[in-house]
Amino acid sequence: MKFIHTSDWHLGKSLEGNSRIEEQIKFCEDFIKVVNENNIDMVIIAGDIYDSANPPSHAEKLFYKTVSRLANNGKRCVLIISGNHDNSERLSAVTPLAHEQGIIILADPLSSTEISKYNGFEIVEVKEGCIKLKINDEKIVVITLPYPNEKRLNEVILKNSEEVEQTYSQKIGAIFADLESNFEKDSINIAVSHIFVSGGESTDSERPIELGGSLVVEKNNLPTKAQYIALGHLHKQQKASHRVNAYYAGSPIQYSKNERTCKKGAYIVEIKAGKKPNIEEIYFENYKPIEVFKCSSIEEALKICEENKNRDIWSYFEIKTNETISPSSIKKMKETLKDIIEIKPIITSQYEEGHIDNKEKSMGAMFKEFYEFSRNLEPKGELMDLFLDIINEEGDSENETN
Ligand SMILES: [Mn+2]
Repeated sequence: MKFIHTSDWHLGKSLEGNSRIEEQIKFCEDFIKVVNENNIDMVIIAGDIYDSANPPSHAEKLFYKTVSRLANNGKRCVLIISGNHDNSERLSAVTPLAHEQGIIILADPLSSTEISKYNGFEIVEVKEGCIKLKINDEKIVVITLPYPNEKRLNEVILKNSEEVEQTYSQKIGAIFADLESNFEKDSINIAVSHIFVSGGESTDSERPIELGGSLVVEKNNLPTKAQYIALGHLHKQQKASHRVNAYYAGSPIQYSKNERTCKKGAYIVEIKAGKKPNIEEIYFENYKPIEVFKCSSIEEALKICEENKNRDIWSYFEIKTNETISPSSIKKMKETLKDIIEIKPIITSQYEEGHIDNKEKSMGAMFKEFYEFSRNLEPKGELMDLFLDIINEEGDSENETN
């Protein structure tokens, strides 16, 4: 059996307010091609289908169209779990239609589906958090743990045991241990989840799985008997553990500027019962790279705009300058090169290069510079007077208390 593991599509995600739908459409088209060309039997999408709980309708349309073509009316099994960005209720609302086509959507921990027979495969047994499949003549057991937020997790744990005093990681470990008992010797055994495994390398585009970052799963709480663990959440493609075959497929598109050097892809896994799987890393085309240009002058920035004007890129500029960048320079840059996300002046003269010691400058002079830099105009006389009054008062009261 051959499956493809992908995750974190984040359909509907934008870059600082700029839509990425064009790139997302191209990726989906390429993904379908990869799946067809490689005779993939099963598609696993390990969560974060959408970027938000309330995805735009064009993102939903793209998703439905894509998974429907992947499933090809039950010829291929498509298994989807929810991630921390997905609204599990909304994601699973389409289940009645999806189920007809052999698309399995598991939105909550321990959710399941129904026994069914399709053109290309069979769901032979279902349990909470476990599905047993037959594809060609092979038996496959998939245990799943869609994104377990703490509330949902406690509901599950409370239902199944008295152990509430465990850490998040231990609770996840207990669920996996329980689910693992479904694995069989003569079947292909796979686990799918959307969690943050400790030690994973993160980027800027995953939202922390919970504020405070306490919801980390220790490696020793991963299911040990799974031949392959398909993970979602981290956007950099990586192996999550050396002890077990746990992998993050990563997002298929570079979603933040610090992912600009990461290759984006998926894993194609050829797997047989009782054998070590063959895991192949594949890569997707990057249709619109993110570039960061560090320039030593506005002139250089303008030159870079000119040189790149025929490329389809998102760009960030950091420009060293000893004055503010004039609106006309910004306009000229944006007219030359489209989709500039940010133009950031790096003021060099006084502050960074240390020609003038700030201590030797009066507060008034520094305030004037700061005001000119941030507002692009000179502070009025009365504002200067007010500022100096406040500074003097501060100084007086300081002297009094000391
Ligand atoms: Mn994600």
